[in-house]
Amino acid sequence: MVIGITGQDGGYLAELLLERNYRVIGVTWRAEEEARESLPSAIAARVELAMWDMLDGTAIERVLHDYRPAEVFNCAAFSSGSGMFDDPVKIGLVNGIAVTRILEGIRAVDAEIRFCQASSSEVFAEASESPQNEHTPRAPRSPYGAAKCYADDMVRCYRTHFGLFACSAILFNHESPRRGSAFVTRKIAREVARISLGVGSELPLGNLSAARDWGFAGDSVRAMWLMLQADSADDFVIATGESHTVRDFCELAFRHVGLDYNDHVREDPAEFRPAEPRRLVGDSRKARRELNWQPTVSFEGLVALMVDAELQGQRRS
Ligand code: GDR
Repeated sequence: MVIGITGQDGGYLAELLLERNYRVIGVTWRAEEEARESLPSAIAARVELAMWDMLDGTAIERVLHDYRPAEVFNCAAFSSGSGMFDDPVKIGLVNGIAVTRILEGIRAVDAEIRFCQASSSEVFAEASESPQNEHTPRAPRSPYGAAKCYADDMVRCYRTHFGLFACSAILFNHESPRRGSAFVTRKIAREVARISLGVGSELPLGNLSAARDWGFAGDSVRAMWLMLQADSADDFVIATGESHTVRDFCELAFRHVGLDYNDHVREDPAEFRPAEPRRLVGDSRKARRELNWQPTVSFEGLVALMVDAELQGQRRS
């Protein structure tokens, strides 16, 4: 069962599970037809869909009861980076309380169900140490990060107190051609493709010196799957361990199409955030050691993958 099937991570996870011959139940708050249309074509016809509005307190128990999944992955959340302070109550309910509802549902329906929560490096936004690992004290700086932090705490409570096989994957930024268009990597890839095809000429961005640990979303969801195949439940940092700036991303993306980012990128004060996290970079040695996980796509490979996908899509349209 993949909660949040229509998002970037839900789609990659569903593909991975279908490749391994799972029966996949996708859970979504959208109407069935709309949800199916928004799924990648490779999986749209192969997943079953169930509805759950995450603000509804009881429905998840019914969905779990009806489908009796062996494994549940929660990829659903408010995920906008720039919106991390918008509507704090709703963010708290969806990114935090809803996770407790899933855990309660699992406990009520079948305590053998394995559960993996997609957590976020934003739980470390104000951390005083870098890189961050599983022992780094949590220090969120936004309603988004605080809600993810609460969800992690509940996952741990249900693991230690109720004995559930429940774990959190603390995912650092993970990108792909399916990333929402408001995120910086997709925005850059899209505009680089437009400029290279002669449609645009300028790319306004916020803080070019902002740095992130950017990996490939397909690698992140593989780690989540591996976590549920392990002998025991535990939390893991999933990251590349490399820090790159928005400027680095621009430089590589423009170079990939034979252009110089200096000729096109403009810093726009309107795109700056009021607060940026301290240096977010993950130490994923535990996942590499215990899950035998490692990223398969480099930073350069990710940039090329995203720009090429945009070029292909825009040439078609
Ligand atoms: P983030 O992702 O906030 O890290 O959250 P985002 O891509 O939005 O920002 C990354 C960095 O780029 C800087 N930036 C810009 N960002 C956007 N969106 N648009 C711009 O024009 C721009 N210019 C510079 C930002 O200031 C920021 O520093 C993502 C989400 O997926 C979360 O849900 C997830 O939890 C974290 O990653 C890990």
